[in-house]
Amino acid sequence: MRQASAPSGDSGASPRATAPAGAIGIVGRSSSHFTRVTRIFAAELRVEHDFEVVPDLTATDAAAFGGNPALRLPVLRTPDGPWFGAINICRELWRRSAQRPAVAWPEDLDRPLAANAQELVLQAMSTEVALIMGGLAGGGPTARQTKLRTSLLGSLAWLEANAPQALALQPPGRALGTLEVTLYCLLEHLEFREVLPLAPYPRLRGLRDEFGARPSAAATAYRFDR
Ligand SMILES: N[C@@H](CCC(=O)N[C@@H](CS)C(=O)NCC(=O)O)C(=O)O
Repeated sequence: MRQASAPSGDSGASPRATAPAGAIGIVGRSSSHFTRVTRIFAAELRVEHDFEVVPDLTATDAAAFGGNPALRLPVLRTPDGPWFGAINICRELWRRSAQRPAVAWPEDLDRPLAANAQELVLQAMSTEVALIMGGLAGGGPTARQTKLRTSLLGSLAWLEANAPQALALQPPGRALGTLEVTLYCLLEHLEFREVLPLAPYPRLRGLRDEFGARPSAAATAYRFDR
């Protein structure tokens, strides 16, 4: 079993000084699960940052999304330039953390059950985005939306059966892992956005409640920004 690791290529590098407030900013929304992953990492790693709300998700210029040409959030604004994508951002937050605690990254999940759990969680998060954004268009469910919902239900059934064992396969001695953080953000978001109730998934509800007891989770509760 591998130990929780540094982001690839950064082992042994000296920690960057913790950035003063205002020097870096998470560009996102309080209602966004990918954004919440980065906010939980920032809180757990004690990296000071600003939180900059994207007011309009339907905007079509990159500037509205912190410079991300894919028109996605979150983005981490830094003096070195923007970082796109939640996992990229978490790695950069780790590099900026003074403590640099052991983190289990996706590449540390070296058993199929754990690696597949991470893949299904990230895919379910993207599927949920597609369902929500598709729903904004109005009208009845399309064949595509029906497939997306079936995909989500299949992934949740798999996670209900396998997530506890997958989490147990994370490297020992870690302070935090991308699998547990992304799973928590997904589960909370499914009910927050009323995409699926968690009532049929008692083991997943237990995992959600367990991670939800962390101060970093309490400090980043989902809400709709005005
Ligand atoms: N691969 C990206 C995905 C980010 C993503 O899909 N974010 C959603 C919000 S949670 C978004 O930007 N949605 C805008 C849209 O779909 O137009 C990441 O890991 O951060």
